[in-house]
Amino acid sequence: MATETIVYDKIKGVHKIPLEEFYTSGHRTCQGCESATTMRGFIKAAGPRTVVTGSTGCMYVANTSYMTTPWIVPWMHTQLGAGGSSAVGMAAGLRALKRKGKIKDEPINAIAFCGDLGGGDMGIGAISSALQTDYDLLIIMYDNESAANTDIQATGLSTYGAQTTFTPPGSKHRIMQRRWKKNVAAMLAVGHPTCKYIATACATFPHMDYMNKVRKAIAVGGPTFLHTYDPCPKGWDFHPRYSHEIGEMGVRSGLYPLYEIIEGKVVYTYDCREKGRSPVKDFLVAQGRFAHLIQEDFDYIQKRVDEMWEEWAIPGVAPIKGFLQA
Ligand SMILES: Cc1ncc(C[n+]2csc(CCOP(=O)(O)OP(=O)(O)O)c2C)c(N)n1
Ligand code: SF4
Ligand SMILES: [Mg+2]
Repeated sequence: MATETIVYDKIKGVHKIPLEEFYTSGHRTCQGCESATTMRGFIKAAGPRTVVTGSTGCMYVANTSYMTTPWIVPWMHTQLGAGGSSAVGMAAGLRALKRKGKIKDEPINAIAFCGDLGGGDMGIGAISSALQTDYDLLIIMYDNESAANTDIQATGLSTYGAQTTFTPPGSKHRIMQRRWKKNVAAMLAVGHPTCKYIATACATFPHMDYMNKVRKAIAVGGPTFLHTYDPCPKGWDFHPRYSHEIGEMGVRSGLYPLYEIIEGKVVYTYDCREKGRSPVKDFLVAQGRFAHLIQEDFDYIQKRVDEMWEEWAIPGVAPIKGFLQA
């Protein structure tokens, strides 16, 4: 049984963004926090007939100071790693209440958000399970590239070379964060072929792109997933006034590919192959977390990004380079 989803219009310009706020004042996120913009944007796009769960992390802790909350819609905290399972529980609960006639049978969105550690590392199994159900739910993984809430520890999604409290540059090893960023959205798309909609987004780039992706995900029905790149002034070490520019530079450099995978087809929403790419170094030198890098590191990172766009089977998405002769 699936109640029909809410019908949404595409947001065609900034002036068409809904004025109503469902994530409002009363939070304590840092100035310039893009993850807060991600929260504000998704609930504006989804509207008031939505219930939300959020895993432990900045977007839980900073948004639920004692007796205050910025959430206007029903919201519940869930355990770190439980983004997927809480989404399923919420969607199953709504379905059961409707079936039993306890609540009106009308479309209600179930959205769960989780961080890069909570969702992309610890909670990836639960997200995988959620994507194999037939429930209407959306999971949003907000990626600030660290366990920000516990003082900026590296996660599987931290950019190569970044300084974090787990990866401090030292005199013996300049670079301690030596893994390439985990490719969560594409990995989930490849592993869950019946999932109809998986996308990446950046709330700074431009905002409507992100909000329309939220609307598309909800409207398509079934389990869906969205990965957002969220510049974090505290963890990435830049002045809060530049959050927007940093997000744009990351996307324009090709380091953070923006795409949708709709019923198995890739649609680039910022196509670096057509638009070209800005030097990755511009993005890196704008942030204190990369202050220890030297030219050979910039060259290495640039080479890896070039490879992503020029050699991957699906550029920026699938890191397979083709076949070897047996
Ligand atoms: C099972 C468990 N282990 C560790 C913690 C401590 N903890 C709370 S928030 C957090 C970091 C979460 O990182 P992320 O999901 O990326 O969200 P962010 O803080 O970056 O917003 C950690 C490790 C916890 N709450 N639960
Ligand atoms: S540490 Fe980063 S993610 Fe957390 S509230 Fe501050 S800016 Fe936002
Ligand atoms: Mg994080």
